[in-house]
Amino acid sequence: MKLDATMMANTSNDDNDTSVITETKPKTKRPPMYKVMLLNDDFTPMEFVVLVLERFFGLNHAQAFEIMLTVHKKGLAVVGVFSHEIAETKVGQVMDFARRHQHPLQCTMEKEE
Ligand code: TYC
Repeated sequence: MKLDATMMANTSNDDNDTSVITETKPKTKRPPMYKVMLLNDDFTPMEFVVLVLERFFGLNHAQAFEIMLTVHKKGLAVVGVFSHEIAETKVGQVMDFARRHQHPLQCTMEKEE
């Protein structure tokens, strides 16, 4: 006997084998970046801050002077944005250098949103 569709098992297409394409985004999130900031105080000499900006942040004298003045006038300024590891290194270098010269200069880092 010839079988028709109603007699054949599992020939209809109403089970779950239809092509449902679930696209997933490849996980390529960039790592968070961190702002490194200098804080103003009343005691650290301006020239010392300029030296810090030249030595540890690769700024030329004019750029360093400008950022130092921004910190002096506004209270703080972002001096660079780095990976967590690099930011930590910069903060450590500045804090160590300031401490060795007995200046109260403060350098901090904060996650960039
Ligand atoms: N305010 C300091 C002064 O008048 C200069 C200064 C600038 C200090 C920037 C800290 O992060 C700083 N000598």
